[in-house]
Amino acid sequence: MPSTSAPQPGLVSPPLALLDGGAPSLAAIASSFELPSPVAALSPLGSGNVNDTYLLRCEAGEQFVLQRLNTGIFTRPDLVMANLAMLSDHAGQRDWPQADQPRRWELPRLVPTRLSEAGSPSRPWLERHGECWRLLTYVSDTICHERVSSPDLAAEVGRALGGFHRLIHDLPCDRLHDTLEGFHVTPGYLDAYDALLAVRKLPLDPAERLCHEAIERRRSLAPVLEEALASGRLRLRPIHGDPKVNNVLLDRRTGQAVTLVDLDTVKPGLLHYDIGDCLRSGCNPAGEDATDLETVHLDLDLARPMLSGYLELARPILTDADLDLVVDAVRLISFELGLRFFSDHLAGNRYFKCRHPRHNLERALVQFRLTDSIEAQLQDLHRLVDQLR
Ligand code: GN1
Ligand code: MG
Repeated sequence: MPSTSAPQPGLVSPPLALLDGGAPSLAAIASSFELPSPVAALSPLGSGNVNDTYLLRCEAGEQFVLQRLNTGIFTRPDLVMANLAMLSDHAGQRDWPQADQPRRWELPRLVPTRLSEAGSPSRPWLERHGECWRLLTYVSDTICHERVSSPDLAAEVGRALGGFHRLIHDLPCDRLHDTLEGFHVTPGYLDAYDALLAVRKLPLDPAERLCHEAIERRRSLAPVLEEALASGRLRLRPIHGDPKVNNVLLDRRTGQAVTLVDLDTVKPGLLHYDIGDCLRSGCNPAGEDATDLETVHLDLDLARPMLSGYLELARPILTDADLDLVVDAVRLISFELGLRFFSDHLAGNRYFKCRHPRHNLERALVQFRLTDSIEAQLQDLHRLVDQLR
């Protein structure tokens, strides 16, 4: 594996580099927000591939989440923050749907910056040296899982997404901004891939050829959801956009879902993007970074409870056409992520953070293997959806 000493686009920089002498320091950035007491500690949080996230602890013990938004990807932070604020207003105070007894449900909220010296109104993000920072409330006493290890957990992850969809389904799409144009529009990713391939000078190596073949075999699959949208079979709804399993927070004590985090891609889209992403991330026990491709598969014993948990809450807002396309969505979103990872590999690792130069290529192979496994179980998956209708 080639070593990389010089910073490369997309390669992860040392965590907390800014704490030691970087200008401005993380603590100084954090102090620009309305904190209840001075900053005591900052440490990296989570494993997101796009933004940089830190857990902030104040001297009096309160905790917050400090984030640098990746403005190379989210080029309009103002729209991201406006959607977040709208989401908090709409769904932050609501009760969990269909709960027979009160249940914890808590959306992260934006913390405003301190008033500027000139007394101009505070806004909930900070621009410093071309970077965009924000502070969010921390949803305490929760845990998240990188992988799903039991059917019970799978069911709760499904309920988390179903409950979230129920809570946001009446948020008017025309009031939500499009924070990331083209996100999950698979034919667009295919066009971008073709453009990258057209300018490629080096021949593909064996692993790259496998990815290329995996894509060529499935070209006709790419427009399945967008065609259903264009024909009026599906319609745009508010979605999460990124409900991979580690974005579901569960109460540490009860194990019940408390919230979904990573809300930058809450925007108009197809519920199917979310259903597909939840199942592809939660039902592959080997995870996105599996090193042994033989272990990568879609586990029906996880997919069954996850879909059932999802439908427990989301069924009232779904149409028959929605249900007809669930299996296509799971297949498509796994394929799409493989295509996105491989395209980013060809582009020089500019979008997803990577731990080494072939990371995106390896991730792509995992998603294509997962797509193979989904395709081998299409009949079972269709039967499952029919049983749960
Ligand atoms: C990115 O940053 P993170 O890990 O939450 C990506 C998702 C991918 C995911 C794959 C805005 O999400 O679409 O499914 O990586 N988010 C964006 O791990 O592109
Ligand atoms: Mg994300």
